[in-house]
Amino acid sequence: MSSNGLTLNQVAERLGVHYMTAYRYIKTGRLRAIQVNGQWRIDERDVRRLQNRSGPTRPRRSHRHAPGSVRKAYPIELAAALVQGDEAGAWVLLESRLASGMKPDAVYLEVLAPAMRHIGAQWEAGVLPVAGEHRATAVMQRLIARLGAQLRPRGRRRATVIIGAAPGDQHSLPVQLVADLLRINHVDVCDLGANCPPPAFADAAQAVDRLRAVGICATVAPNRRALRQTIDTVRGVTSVPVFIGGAGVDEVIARHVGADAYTATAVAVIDLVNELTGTSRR
Ligand code: B12
Repeated sequence: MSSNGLTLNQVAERLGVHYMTAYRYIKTGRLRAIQVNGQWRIDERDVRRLQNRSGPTRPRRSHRHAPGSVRKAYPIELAAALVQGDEAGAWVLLESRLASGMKPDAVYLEVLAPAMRHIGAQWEAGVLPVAGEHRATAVMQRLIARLGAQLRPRGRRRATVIIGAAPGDQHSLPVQLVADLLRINHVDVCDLGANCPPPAFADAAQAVDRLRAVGICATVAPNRRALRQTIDTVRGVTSVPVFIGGAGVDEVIARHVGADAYTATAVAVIDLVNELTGTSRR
């Protein structure tokens, strides 16, 4: 490649994208580039090749306008990379979603979470052995750690929320996903992970600053006595609302065990926390 190739801004202009998007193309390997005196230089032929691959240059647009069938394919593609243990491939997929303008919370809600649900459905249908599910989980945990660290916003946090999986529940991933979504929304999160014993919720409630709520996530049918005990133990040390959600519980169970609120989805968690902190959704 000649050292007088195109600059990042020139490439962005040719492709009709933001220069940050062009930068992501380089970082994700879609576009070759070299650095000359700290400036990116890109061969014009590579830009043309990228243009030909993606069709004619279109005006800048958000992923929301991508056809539905294309959007539905993202989680399935990611799921395939996860069960193969292909962390690098999975990461490129996520980076390309962000590069195309997909918002970080949409990456969690429309790509990561459905990919895990797809894997669960395959396991339930007997198509995927349990080893595949475990392998996928291990890769997903590494992806979330990487993505979460990149997307953490700067500035003051509005409040702290404690979340953890119900006693006996091994599903830490749904908690991690919601933890990142809250962090993106400028909330500090104390993530207590999987199978959290009741006293640990209470210990954490006493240890953190500006606590605004405690959330318990039950992905499989919970032990109701343990849930009630968790809520009672938390109430012994703080008066903040205790909410329960996740695929293993419903509103009736939440009421039965004495929770202050029930959340059916991750978005409902964000809305509840926003309501408690007097903020509208970002
Ligand atoms: C990965 C996985 C596992 C991993 C967990 C690893 C980990 N570290 O998390 C392992 C292998 C350990 C596992 C074990 C089991 N699993 Co499992 N698992 C899954 C799988 C594939 C993905 C879970 C996930 O990450 N989902 C993604 C999240 C985003 O989905 P979500 O549940 O919709 O989460 C949202 C809500 O919970 C919501 N939310 C709403 N309110 C609130 C409130 C709070 C506070 C929070 C934090 C979140 C929240 O926010 C989340 C984020 O969007 C699911 C499939 C699925 N449909 O989810 C099965 C699934 C949950 N497992 C299932 C089962 C049956 C089991 C086992 C019983 C299997 C077995 N026989 O051993 C055990 C249970 C062990 C136990 N005691 O907990 C079933 C549950 C069926 C049911 N409803 O009872 C599922 C649905 C698979 C299926 N299709 O049958 N599992």
